[in-house]
Amino acid sequence: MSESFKASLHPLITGLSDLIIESWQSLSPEPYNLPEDFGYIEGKLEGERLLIENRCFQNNQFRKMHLELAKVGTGLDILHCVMFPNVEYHLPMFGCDIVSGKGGISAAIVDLSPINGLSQAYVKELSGLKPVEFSQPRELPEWGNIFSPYCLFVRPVNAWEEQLFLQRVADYLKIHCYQSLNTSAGNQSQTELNRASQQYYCSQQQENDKTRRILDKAFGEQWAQRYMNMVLFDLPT
Ligand code: BLA
Repeated sequence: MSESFKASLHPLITGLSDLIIESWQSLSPEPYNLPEDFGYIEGKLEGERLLIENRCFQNNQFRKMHLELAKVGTGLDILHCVMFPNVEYHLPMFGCDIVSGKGGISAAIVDLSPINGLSQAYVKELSGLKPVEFSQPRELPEWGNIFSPYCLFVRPVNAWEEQLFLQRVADYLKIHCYQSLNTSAGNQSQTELNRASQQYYCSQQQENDKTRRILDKAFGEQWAQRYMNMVLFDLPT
């Protein structure tokens, strides 16, 4: 990821990006090549430049670990991250999205979303974390029925809340990396349930019109559709 691009983003996004990449080092990540050279993308949104940089890895437990940083003109920075489990493994979906506009961060969300239910090991770890409070919690949209009770969705109002959010992401990643390395592949029928559940997660995420609208406007509807289907929320095969 180019350093000058990274340095131009909101500091919470830069901090989270470093945290995510660092935590993936414990997972023996192998490179994952995105289709059609979707690694670095440039478009135009209402006369402003839209830049997207993608980093993508895989390992035994995860078919795809995807981190995307995007910048629209000088006013909008986005971090998008999803870890897609291999469907043989009964693991939740780690997802994180940060949207930073002219007035600061409007949306910060992180979750370990249930895939075919959340296993007892995860429930135990997540419910054992110290409760946190944010002054501006946000309400999930209608398609957000995929998220867990541990989903954190807030508008952080100051640097302290930004750090609190970052710490929570660190906690979730630590739990997830540890648990994933201690989870073995399941049998055929569990695999099928995991697959169906992951397909549902991806199809619900594709209902996020706020993401789609930005991509539509910058790259056209057809491109946006392909990007959402093939890069952001591709279905497991
Ligand atoms: C919201 N996502 C948004 C918003 C924008 C984007 C502009 C509105 C900000 C706001 O409501 O304050 C845009 N997000 C993008 C774009 C990309 C992106 C362009 O990732 C990628 C190119 N979204 C995810 C993931 C989650 C997620 C992984 O990609 C959760 C794990 C959630 N984003 C999410 C939610 C909202 C959001 C829940 C609020 C939607 C709403 O309120 O309707």
